[in-house]
Amino acid sequence: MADGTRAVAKRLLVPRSWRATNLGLFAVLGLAFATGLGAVATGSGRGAWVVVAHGVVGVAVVLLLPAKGRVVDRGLRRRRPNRGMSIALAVLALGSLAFGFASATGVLREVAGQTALWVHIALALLLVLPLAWHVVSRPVRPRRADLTRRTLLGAGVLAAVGGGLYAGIDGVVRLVDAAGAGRRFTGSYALDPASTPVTSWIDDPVPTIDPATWRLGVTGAEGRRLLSGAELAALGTATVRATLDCTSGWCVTADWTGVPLARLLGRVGPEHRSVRVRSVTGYDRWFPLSDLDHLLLATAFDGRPLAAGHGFPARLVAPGRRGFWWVKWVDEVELSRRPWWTQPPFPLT
Ligand SMILES: Nc1nc2c(c(=O)[nH]1)N[C@H]1C(S)=C(S)[C@@H](COP(=O)(O)O)O[C@H]1N2
Ligand SMILES: [Mo]
Repeated sequence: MADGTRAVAKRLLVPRSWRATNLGLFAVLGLAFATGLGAVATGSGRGAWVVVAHGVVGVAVVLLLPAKGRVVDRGLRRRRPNRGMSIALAVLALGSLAFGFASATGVLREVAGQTALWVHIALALLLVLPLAWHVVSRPVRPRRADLTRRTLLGAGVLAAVGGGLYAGIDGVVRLVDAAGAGRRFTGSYALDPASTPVTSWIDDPVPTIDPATWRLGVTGAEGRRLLSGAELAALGTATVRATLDCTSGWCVTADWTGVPLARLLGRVGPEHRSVRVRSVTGYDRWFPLSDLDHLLLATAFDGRPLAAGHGFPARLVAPGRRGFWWVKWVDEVELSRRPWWTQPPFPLT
């Protein structure tokens, strides 16, 4: 960059006032949350851009830190009330940033048995309440005059410099072949399938299921029927290679064997809007009908029957979708009249 351009870029990157710094940082944090949610929702390559965007936004937060540092410095000297809460907020924010970068670059992948990505997400979620409190107790009201050409230019420069730095860091990670070079587009690291962790979305305990009495309820256009394990197996199996990618930052690619859901459910009626798959624990997900041809009710994993923790006797395999869609311990599949998008984007239990 020519000296002149660099000076202009620098002037645009440094917010003009503490108001502008706080508003800018708040906007960027909002984007960080939105793209972060997008990143944990996406499971197929089409959503890779949102994960990259999250990384660029992370770099933009770092670029705004020096200016925020000056605002904080001023605030601390004024000894305002509730500074403990503000300091806790700063620690959570910096911690979340640090673990995000550690996970993405592979510098640190695990702490105390948890993935760095999981710690990044946990700290970011913990931050929501104190951040809301901070914004409410120290309000900065946006003004019409904030939306100037300079603000837009500043945002553009921030995005461009952030994007450039992101690409640079990613390039270095690949060049030196740091661990981060091996992460999946979602940010997850591949594990040996034999050591797949037993994972709950929130709190589902592993149920004890007696295969002799377990029945699968199947509701299609012709009504409901109950299948035993033997009857299910008699429908014939297929094997697919698919990647189970958990939002906590690990993934496994394995061969899953079981009965295709389309074969199980048969004809789809005009009244049907989705496929519902439910666990004996009550955990359930609705899938768009366009998924039907790819869904598999698996009973085996890399040639061995499913272990109790991994969904025995049957678990869903949903290629291209994140782990929380792969319902374990399935006891009910049905063609449903309820549109899949009426469910919360993430399970609530
Ligand atoms: N019934 C039920 N199924 C579930 C979950 C759950 O909590 N309950 N967790 C999901 C999540 S978040 C993931 S990542 C995968 C993990 O599968 P695993 O335990 O075989 O690794 O199961 C999914 N299926
Ligand atoms: Mo997960």
